[in-house]
Amino acid sequence: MNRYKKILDNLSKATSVCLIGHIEPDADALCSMIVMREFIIKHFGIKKVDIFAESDGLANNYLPIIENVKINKSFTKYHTAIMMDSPNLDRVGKYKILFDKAKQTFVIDHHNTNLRDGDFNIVEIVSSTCEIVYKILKAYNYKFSSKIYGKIYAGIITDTNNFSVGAITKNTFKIASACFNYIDSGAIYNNFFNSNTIRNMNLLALAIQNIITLEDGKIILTQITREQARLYKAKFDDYTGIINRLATISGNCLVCFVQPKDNQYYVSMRAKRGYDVAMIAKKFGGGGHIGAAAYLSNKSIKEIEEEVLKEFLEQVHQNKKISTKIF
Ligand SMILES: [Mn+2]
Repeated sequence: MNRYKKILDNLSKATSVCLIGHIEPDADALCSMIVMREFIIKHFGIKKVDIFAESDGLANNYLPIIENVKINKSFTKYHTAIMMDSPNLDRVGKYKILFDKAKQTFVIDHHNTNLRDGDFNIVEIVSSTCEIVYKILKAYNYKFSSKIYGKIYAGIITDTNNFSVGAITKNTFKIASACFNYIDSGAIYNNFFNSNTIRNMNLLALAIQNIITLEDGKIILTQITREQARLYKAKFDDYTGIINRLATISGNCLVCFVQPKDNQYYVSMRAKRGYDVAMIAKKFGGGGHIGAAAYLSNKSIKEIEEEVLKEFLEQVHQNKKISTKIF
């Protein structure tokens, strides 16, 4: 029997299901949950399947993913909980309680820092949670609509920064290729990559002005202070993409961007091949992938940058001989 079916056939026992994504869900989290919700309703005939993800307010370009599905219904107990696109229970914030109260729990995720918190865990180090969801639906011979293909593709391109980072394999391209005939790939790309707001660009400008480079530009550190954030009335999604833009600066190996998040700071990091920021994020209570990871901190910006810099310097000093060959 197919390994996905062996695990997920347990869903037939469920009377209600909640899908829980990480705090400030990204396109992969939202797309994978929306697709999974439809699949569970239609395949298993379960009527109550709801989606939860703690957020400051979702960016406008995420609204086409959700359509008219209600997110975060005020319902407190579900028979079954599925945590998706989240490496551990801390990453789902206040909705952790739904997972704790459920009779059976599942985890579907692609982060290599995943703690396998579920009774059943489908954890694969692949491009995106959407890639796993695609394989699950295929295992059940589920009939794909063009909307499902589009959402799977959106999850893949956003989590891989358009096929450039993350655990991309031949299979990632195969799945993207299977989606291709049913989607408008240009429109999906535009919706997620060419959708910066003026406030977003202003914050990027500020982050660029605040840059400090070390080790001949191999290390880049920058931040937006609480004062600056207040001045620009910045919400969490206004920072979207800034770290990826910083990572485009030529010659960098490790990038760190610190931004205010409620009373804490959100620390995002990016690493080029041969470097590892997942390890650093994990050390400070966060998670992610080798090339892209993040954590939340109660420390000051100065303390955060000191702790990150120490780790960055260690990696730069160890990694003198990384091949720069591209062909
Ligand atoms: Mn993801």
